Amino acid sequence: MTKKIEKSFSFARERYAGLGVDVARALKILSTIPVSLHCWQGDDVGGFENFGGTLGGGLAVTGNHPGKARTPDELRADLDKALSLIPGKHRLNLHAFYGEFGGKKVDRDEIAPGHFKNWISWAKQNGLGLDFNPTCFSHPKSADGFTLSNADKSIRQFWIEHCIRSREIGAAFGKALGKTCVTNVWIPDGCKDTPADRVAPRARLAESLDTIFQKPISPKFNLDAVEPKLFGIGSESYVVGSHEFYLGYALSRKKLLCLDAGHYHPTESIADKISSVLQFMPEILLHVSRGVRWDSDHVVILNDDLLAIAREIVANGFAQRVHIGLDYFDASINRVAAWTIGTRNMIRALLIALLEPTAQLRAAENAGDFTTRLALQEEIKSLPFGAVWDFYCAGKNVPVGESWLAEVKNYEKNVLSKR
Ligand code: RNT
Ligand code: ZN
Repeated sequence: MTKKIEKSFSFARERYAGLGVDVARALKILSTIPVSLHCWQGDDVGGFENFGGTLGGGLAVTGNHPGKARTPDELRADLDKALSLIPGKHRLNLHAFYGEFGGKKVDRDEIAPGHFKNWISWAKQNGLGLDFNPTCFSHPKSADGFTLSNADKSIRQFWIEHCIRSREIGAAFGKALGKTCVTNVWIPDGCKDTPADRVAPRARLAESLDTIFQKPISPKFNLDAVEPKLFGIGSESYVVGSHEFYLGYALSRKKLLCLDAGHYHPTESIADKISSVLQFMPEILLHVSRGVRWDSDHVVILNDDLLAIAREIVANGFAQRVHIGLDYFDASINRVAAWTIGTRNMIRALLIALLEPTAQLRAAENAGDFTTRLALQEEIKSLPFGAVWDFYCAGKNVPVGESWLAEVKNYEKNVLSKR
């Protein structure tokens, strides 16, 4: 820690104290909030199966920056690099097709915890938690656009089995690591054009999900989440698992709802949904992402949407009830940098939220003094949070400011460019 960082920090701390904000307390809380990094940023949502599938389900990754991870070891090395640039202890979110199948063709309905043993020991070594997702896309049996809601019973059964096994893998993660795993079901099911029947696929989806979740699993080991979407590429006219579908499903079946920031209308923010759904369900999962026009998966930047999400979690004391995951994929820039930028931004947004003089804002609001509320909301935007962020990074032994970039450039030169 340099003297300059300490000095700037102490000025900042005083400034915040003047507004009744305890910076030390904010930093303490910040270090307890994990962010789940999505493994799929590292290889363009490719996975490690051995049957040459191509990306499907309406997911698209643009760009061909050199050095994408081709093996689990490469992906773990890239994650190690990213994690060394991100302050705090976090989690990794795995997709089912990132199992290690030893060159064998192991189909989705055959996966088991053993295929993830290297991931478990890597997570253990690094003190990370693991989250999980069944992979219901990029597969011949999802090629017609329907998985759990498919009209063909045998195809439905295949995906049901895949999801049942995925929950068991999630539970194995939770047990092995002593940290609860969240297993999130997202399926691509939907139609490019107007369907004649919107009901039947939804009825089949509800039934498939009920079968998947039949076996009770201790919430100590695994929590189930379901993820709605408004539209996707190739499912512009109809998505079986819409917001209302899964909101109803999660509420009635006591599951976690997953809110993906890129899955709503462009002006609709998930920040405002948090306090609504948490009135009626104990916990939710977030996929923090950034929609840009047609795409729902740009790298997370420190914009108003992100600040609002973090603010809603922190100001309401929801950190224990909101599981924060990231979900974006960009192959046009260095992938390790993409993880680092997005995750650092998520943490930085949480810090800014923790430094908010919420008590003062609410006092003004309760007194009907909306002038003060607005004035304060605007003034706090230029408070010296950067000095606190630098201090936090230095204290966690990760690079301060843009200095992490040189490490990524070195890694690109020495490792990624040689792939
Ligand atoms: C797709 C969903 C889903 C995926 C990942 C890869 O629209 O957001 O979460 O991005 O499962
Ligand atoms: Zn998502």
